Amino acid sequence: MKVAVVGATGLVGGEILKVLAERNFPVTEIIPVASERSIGKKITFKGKEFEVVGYETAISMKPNVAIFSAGGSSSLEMAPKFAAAGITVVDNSSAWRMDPTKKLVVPEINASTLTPEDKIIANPNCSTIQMVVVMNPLHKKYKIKRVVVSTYQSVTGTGKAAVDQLFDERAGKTDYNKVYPHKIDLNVLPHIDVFLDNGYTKEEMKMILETKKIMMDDSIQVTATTVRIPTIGGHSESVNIEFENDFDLAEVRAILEKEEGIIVQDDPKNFLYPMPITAHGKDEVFVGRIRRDETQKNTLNLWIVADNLRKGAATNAVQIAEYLAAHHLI
Ligand code: 11C
Repeated sequence: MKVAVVGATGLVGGEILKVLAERNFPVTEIIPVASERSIGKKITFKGKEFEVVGYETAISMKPNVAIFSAGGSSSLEMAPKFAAAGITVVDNSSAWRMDPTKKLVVPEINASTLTPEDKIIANPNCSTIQMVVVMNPLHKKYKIKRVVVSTYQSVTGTGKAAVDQLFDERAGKTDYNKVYPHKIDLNVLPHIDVFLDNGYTKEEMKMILETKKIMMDDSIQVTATTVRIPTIGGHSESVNIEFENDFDLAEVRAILEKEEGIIVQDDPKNFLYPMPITAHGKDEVFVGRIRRDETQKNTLNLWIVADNLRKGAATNAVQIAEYLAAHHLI
């Protein structure tokens, strides 16, 4: 497979290259792609250096698949050009996610809906992916009515400049590039992406709308508060789920334990619960603090953590490409 990685010099782009190598995706040729100012830069893949090319050159090299992580506006402009040249695009941005003509895919849940006609496939938002991976098997068994989620999100979700802001503040610098409207070190910002007219942020609305689309069930009610915290290892989520039907806690654990891609870490007495520091660099979604909400019937509390650059972005996109390759769709 010829694989183009669009946005190869960014945080997620770098992670996509790592994940392709680690998972031994059958790459015959890697094509790192970026905007004008990065053309000619070198990236490393499996110990070898490759030169970054521009969009038009990449299209002329006819990759089987292009994994995009170059931001919404580049994706809106360039993904259709790749698709028109017969190249399947897996896009990490929010550009195509809610387009009714595009699939929004988490492989564990809905990859089976993909066909050869799907030339632009959307990868969901990181905080949505880790939540639906855990909720889907429980939804199948007990049927979800309503979800209340609060997130604790890593600065890596914003990008390299935000990681630099955190470490510049920590180093005591006074003159540095500010990505957030406030200090992030030793602080918490109840603000991710832009505020909308309804008082929610775009990140919160992504969690609400993308969940229904991926899980193919508009009846699932989600309300979200998304929060940025000064960590780098991954996103954490406190998730309260009300089901239509009652559940047994041991059965909930058993369902989650047998699910591929989920690791249950739930032994709080021995201080075992998911944390960004332990999820960092891992492909799985971690779940713990599994307990009943004792204030309401059929309601469960969970704590879910995943590396947002891995399962929340690069790993999920590469898994989509793996599905396409395994099913001869590319
Ligand atoms: C964050 N979730 O943590 C965002 C980053 O729609 O793909 C990913 C934004 C997106 O800031």
